[in-house]
Amino acid sequence: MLYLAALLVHCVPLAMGQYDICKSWVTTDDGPSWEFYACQPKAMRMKDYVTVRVDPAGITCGDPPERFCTHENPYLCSDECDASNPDLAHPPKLMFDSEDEGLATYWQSVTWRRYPEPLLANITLSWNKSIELTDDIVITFEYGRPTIMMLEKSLDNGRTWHPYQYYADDCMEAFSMPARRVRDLSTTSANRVLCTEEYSRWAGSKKEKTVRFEVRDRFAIFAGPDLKNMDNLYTRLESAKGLKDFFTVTDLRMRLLRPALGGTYVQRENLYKYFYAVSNIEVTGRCKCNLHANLCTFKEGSLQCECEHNTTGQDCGKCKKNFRSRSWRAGSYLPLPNGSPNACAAAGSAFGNCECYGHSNRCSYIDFLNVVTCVSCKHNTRGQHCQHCRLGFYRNSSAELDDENVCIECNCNQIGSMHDRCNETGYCECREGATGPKCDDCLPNYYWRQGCFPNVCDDELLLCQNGGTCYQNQRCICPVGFKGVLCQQSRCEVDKKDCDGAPGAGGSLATVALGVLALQLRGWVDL
Ligand SMILES: *[C@@H]1O[C@H](CO)[C@@H](O)[C@H](O)[C@H]1NC(C)=O
Ligand SMILES: *[C@@H]1O[C@H](CO)[C@@H](O)[C@H](O)[C@H]1NC(C)=O
Ligand SMILES: *[C@@H]1O[C@H](CO)[C@@H](O)[C@H](O)[C@H]1NC(C)=O
Ligand SMILES: *[C@@H]1O[C@H](CO)[C@@H](O)[C@H](O)[C@H]1NC(C)=O
Ligand SMILES: *[C@@H]1O[C@H](CO)[C@@H](O)[C@H](O)[C@H]1NC(C)=O
Ligand SMILES: [Ca+2]
Repeated sequence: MLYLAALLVHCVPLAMGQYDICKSWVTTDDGPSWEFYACQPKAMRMKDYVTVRVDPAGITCGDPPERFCTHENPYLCSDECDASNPDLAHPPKLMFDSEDEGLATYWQSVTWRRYPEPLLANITLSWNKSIELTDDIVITFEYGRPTIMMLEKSLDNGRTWHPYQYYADDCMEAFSMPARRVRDLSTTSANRVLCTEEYSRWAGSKKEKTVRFEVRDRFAIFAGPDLKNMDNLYTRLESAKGLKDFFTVTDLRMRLLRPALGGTYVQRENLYKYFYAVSNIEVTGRCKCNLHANLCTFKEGSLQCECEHNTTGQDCGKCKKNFRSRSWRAGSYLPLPNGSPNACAAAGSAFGNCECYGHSNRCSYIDFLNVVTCVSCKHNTRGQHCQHCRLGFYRNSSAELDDENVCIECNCNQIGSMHDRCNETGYCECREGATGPKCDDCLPNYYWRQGCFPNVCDDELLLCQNGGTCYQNQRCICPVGFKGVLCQQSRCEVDKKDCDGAPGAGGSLATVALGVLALQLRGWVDL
């Protein structure tokens, strides 16, 4: 142990600066102790850990066997793809093998024999782990690069996808985007998604084979041309919103939209020379461990951080059990050069035994009650240990007590519910006539209009009479001559003056006359 410690101390000065050590045993005036640093794993060749999927089904050539030609030699179509013959097959795994010098092995698609229907293929790479890119993604195409393609990325294991870069020989025509170069981006636009024409033009299929996603050029905006000033890059990664995430992926997808044409037009009489062939996809990056690990290992089919600083999880994204007296935080590259470990702390290390489930960083002693209690519980929690949900929130049954998502807002409909509290399963207390978990629906025979009101009319029990029509369960629209809530009364019965057949102008004269007579009888009008 001591020997190991001595060795570590010895190694530290050499390795410092690039965050590759999580802790070291140091001697201070108070005696020897551990010192902790922000740390991250080394960059690796990520293609060794990837799972690949090629879509649509049947896009890989060779089933049934198919002949193909090349742009260099379009009339000598002697090459064959045959999935059942290992020497002639081109399965997806050949995009990730290590190649012997000179001999390219590649995945190949079927040819464009269905032209003019587009020849579309998706190549999806999944790691089931967040990865931070540290170098360019380089895709090598044999027999010419696509004239239109798109790179997409996911940050949530393929649930949602976002464009990463567009590639076309004519960006305006293909994507209605102006062509741009990564080299021309600035510090404020380093994470812009753009369309580039640099990798899609025809240059002879042997000469220009690679399509890049330029990570280094984007880093160089901050770190200088040879990436000498990495400190500046790390500072920016901490401070610029969204910059770290821009270089983080769990999945990548190449959407191949149009193959190399070898010229301006598609030659319909020889469609055997149009197809995709990818010999290599190089992805260089490091496991994202939130600066809490310097090792990442491949276990049970997935990459996993070997978490330090008493953190745990695939990305060291939470505190270990019994180390939750403070809420979890990612380590930081700052201050330079060693960063901050932001380690998780043992429960009870500060005060008595006050666990706050990671929702508070502070405890306070309340003298007259003689208790220690968590202060300013976050994430909508409350209570001595931040173990309850605030009013208006309820417990997320699929989250642990130390999860940031442990309390879910009740979201009761303000009009339909009695108040904004709900029970343990998220049900609100509804006013009369309202229903549904959030009280935003009405019971049968009620209608919604700033709350639930009993139907005035409907198609069953409260039918509008005499040919009236029910308007949104709120009122009957009565035909001329009828009134009442359900048009049940004839105006004629109520008031003779409303009877059908009463002449228009004469009627109203008569009405005036009758009115005058009535008032006269009461002695209010002198004639
Ligand atoms: C490729 O993936 C996109 C989603 O990113 C999907 O819309 C499209 O249909 C897929 N194409 C093929 C050929 O599977
Ligand atoms: C992804 O990784 C997690 C954590 O290592 C593991 O539990 C899960 O089974 C993996 N999923 C797949 C599809 O490999
Ligand atoms: C993690 O917990 C152990 C005790 O299990 C302790 O010795 C160590 O110092 C802690 N590490 C950090 C970074 O707090
Ligand atoms: C409940 O917690 C789980 C686990 O953290 C989370 O994935 C889910 O989104 C939460 N549900 C809601 C409604 O917030
Ligand atoms: C919450 O209220 C709903 C609707 O009244 C009810 O079905 C459910 O059982 C209640 N849940 C609890 C835990 O009381
Ligand atoms: Ca290969």
